[in-house]
Parts: sequence; C-alpha cells; structure tokens
Amino acid sequence: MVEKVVRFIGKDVIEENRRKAEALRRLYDEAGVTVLEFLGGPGSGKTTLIERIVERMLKDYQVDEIAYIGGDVATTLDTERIAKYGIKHVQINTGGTCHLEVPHIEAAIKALGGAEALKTIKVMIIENVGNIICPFNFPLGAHARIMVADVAEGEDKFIKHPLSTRVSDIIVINKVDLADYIGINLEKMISDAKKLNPWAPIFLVSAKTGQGIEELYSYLKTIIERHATRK
Ligand SMILES: Nc1nc2c(ncn2[C@@H]2O[C@H](COP(=O)(O)OP(=O)(O)OP(=O)(O)O)[C@@H](O)[C@H]2O)c(=O)[nH]1
Ligand SMILES: [Mg+2]
Repeated sequence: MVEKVVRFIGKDVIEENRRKAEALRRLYDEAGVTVLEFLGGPGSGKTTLIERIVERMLKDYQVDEIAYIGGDVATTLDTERIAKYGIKHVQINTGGTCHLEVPHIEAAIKALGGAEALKTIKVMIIENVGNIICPFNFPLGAHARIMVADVAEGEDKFIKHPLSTRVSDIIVINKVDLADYIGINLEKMISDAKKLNPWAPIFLVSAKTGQGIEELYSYLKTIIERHATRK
C-alpha cells in the first residue's frame, strides 16, 4: 500500500465544470436568454462597467427582461449597487472560493424562479468574483465572456495572464481616464492582447466618464439580438 500519494485533482474538477457548463448553455438557449459574463481582477471596474451597461440597456429593454447575478466572496455590496436599477438580481456568496462554478449559477437560476422564469429574461449578466486567474478556468456557459482589465493594474496584465486573455470573447481595457496619470502605454497593452487573442474585439473604456461605453454596448447588443433571432 502506498502511504504517500499526491493527487492533482484540479483538472478533473475543471473538466467536470466544463461539461456542466455545456448543459447550462443549452438551458440558456432553450430559454432564449443571452448570458454575458464579466470577469477580471479585484477592483478592475466590473460593477461600475455593468452599471453603465445596465443604464444603457434600460433604454432598449424592459426592466424585468434584465437580470444580474453577483458573485462575491462575502458581501452583497455590488448587488446592492445593481439592485438600484430595479432589475432582477441574485447575490452569490462563495464563502471563500475565488470563482463561480456551474452549481452557483444553477442555484441563482433557482432563486430567480427556475427555468420557466428564465424564459422571461432577455439578458442575464453574471459578475464573477474579482480574480484574474481562477474564474477564467470555470466557464459558466455564457455567450460572451468579457475580460475587464484596468490600466492601473499595469500594462503587463495580458502577458502575465495569457490563459485568461485567450479564453475571453471580448477584452475591455477600463479606466483609460487614468492612463496618462500613471504613464501607461495603451498601444502596448492593445498589441499584447491582440497577439494572445486575435479574435476578441478590444474596447477602451472609462466606466467612470462613460468613454467607449456606447461602442461596447452596441457590440453586446448585436450579440443579444443575434441570439434572440435564433430563438
Ligand atoms: N478612474 C476610474 N475609476 C474607475 C473606473 N471604473 C471603476 N472605477 C473605480 O474603481 C473602483 C473599483 O470599481 P468596481 O466597479 O467596484 O470594481 P470591481 O471590478 O467590480 O471590483 P470587485 O467586484 O471588488 O472585484 C471604484 O472606486 C470605481 O469607482 C474608471 O473607468 N475610471
Ligand atoms: Mg464588483
């Protein structure tokens, strides 16, 4: 009998989540809901960006057609910010885990009223836990995974996190209003991101001033509308 065994189970857990995420995607598609997932490091501006997007979305969609699932380790702070807009919302507290997994989303959908209620929702926004590594390894079946990196994190963020950059469908460089103050070379950030992921469109935005929000929103709306017509 072997007494000392070191097992690396991470891959199995990731694979299992990936399989479950495919089932979740089928559930979204059957319900006709488009799911947008925002991921990125702590404080990169995910909630602020979602606030700007929801404000814009409310000009095109009914308030009860939009839902938000907020992933956070311990607080309800972000969900409180989004709840102000009157959209459907659920908080998930992971209790320490640095990312959301499929069972978290299944529980959130149940809290929203289950598969039937999902049919009344047109767009479901998921904000993952603030972390630039773990959430990217655990897909949640979203139609678009939006990586939010901010200039204050340093211009090397994409190179340092190539896997996160590669699995993203859309890349947002946020807080561009601060770029000059902290001497960030935006061109370098863009070219690094493009080298790692030539397929993802890159949006330069400031969730604070509103710069670039309309362009990002138009792109997201195209995804939502394209999906709705396939229903
Ligand atoms: N200057 C500037 N500040 C911003 C911008 N976007 C967000 N912030 C600020 O950055 C801080 C963090 O923003 P949040 O939106 O809470 O960041 P987050 O990514 O949701 O944070 P976690 O959920 O904790 O990971 C807040 O003080 C925001 O006001 C921006 O475009 N420019
Ligand atoms: Mg947040």
